[in-house]
Amino acid sequence: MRILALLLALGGASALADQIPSSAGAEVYIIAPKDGARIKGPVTVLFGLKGMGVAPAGVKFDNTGHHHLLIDTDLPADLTQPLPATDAIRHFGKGQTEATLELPPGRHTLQLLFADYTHTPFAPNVVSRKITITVEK
Ligand SMILES: [Cu+2]
Repeated sequence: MRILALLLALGGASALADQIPSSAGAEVYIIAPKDGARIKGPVTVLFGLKGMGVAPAGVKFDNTGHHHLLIDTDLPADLTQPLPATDAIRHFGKGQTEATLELPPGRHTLQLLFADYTHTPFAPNVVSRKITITVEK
């Protein structure tokens, strides 16, 4: 009877948290530009990933997901839900591993967040450090 109660409790918990577990040691990082870089013209961002693979959105393959680039924004408060697609949260659902951005002159922050085929972040989250760059006129 105690085992049945435990199974029911576990079932309830997994229904609440639909996040897919990330692979142990998975890491996402911005290869370029470097934190603090000053850049003229379009900014090419190279996405780095260790411990998991890239796949297009909508297709479920084990241990894969796609990149999301956060521009001038913090992480969404609720990372258990699918990420919205906005100017500040760009999805790379074709499996792209780089992007070229036209950013206005000034300081900008960039951060990568890796998420599953439904655009929902993994648990634990696979997120990069946030970097700051300056686009020069
Ligand atoms: Cu997405």
